[in-house]
Amino acid sequence: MCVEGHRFDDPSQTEAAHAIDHLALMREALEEAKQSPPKPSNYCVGALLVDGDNGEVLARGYTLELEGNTHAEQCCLAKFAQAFDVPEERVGEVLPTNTTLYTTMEPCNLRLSGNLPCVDRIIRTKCKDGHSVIRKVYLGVKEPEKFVGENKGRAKLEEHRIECIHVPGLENEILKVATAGHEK
Ligand code: HJL
Ligand code: ZN
Repeated sequence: MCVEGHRFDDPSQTEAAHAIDHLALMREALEEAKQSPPKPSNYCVGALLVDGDNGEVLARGYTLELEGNTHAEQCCLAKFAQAFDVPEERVGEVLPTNTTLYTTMEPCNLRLSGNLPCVDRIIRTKCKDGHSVIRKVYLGVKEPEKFVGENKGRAKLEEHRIECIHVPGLENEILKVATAGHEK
């Protein structure tokens, strides 16, 4: 079934969602970020796709994990799509309809390379009925204003009714990992 809001009909699922340890999942995303090769012109970010009903990790990714100039969020989506043998742009058809994304840094809305921003990849992740399946994005830090000025990623996601939630507590470590290889 692919009906927006259906998950709230089942109280047991709502309770399970409350029990999800967001900080622990953000730490797992940070472990991904640590695997990213440092590059002076971007950030080392880690991300997870998680089943919002039960907290199960569905895919993991980090910046430059996949071939090409790839972002962490993009790698998660592409890896899950690959596992189900669908193209990345159709990954919403095989993801649970209550998927959440954990990312150490706010998803990008503009890329200096001109590649498709992760915000647009997240928004287009729809099931066959046309509903976005990524309902919530948990983020560890806002993107620093170093490469693209103020990143409007969070605002654009929220315009599309994708809730963005800051998970506090790991900012210093996330930024240290993210800026590895940058000139100080
Ligand atoms: C997020 C990533 C990553 C960034 N942000 N959320 N996940 N690398 O995996 C944002 C930064 C862009 C630069 C350079 N980084 O990556 O603004 O070369 O990396 O397209 O704008 O753009 P390219
Ligand atoms: Zn991105």
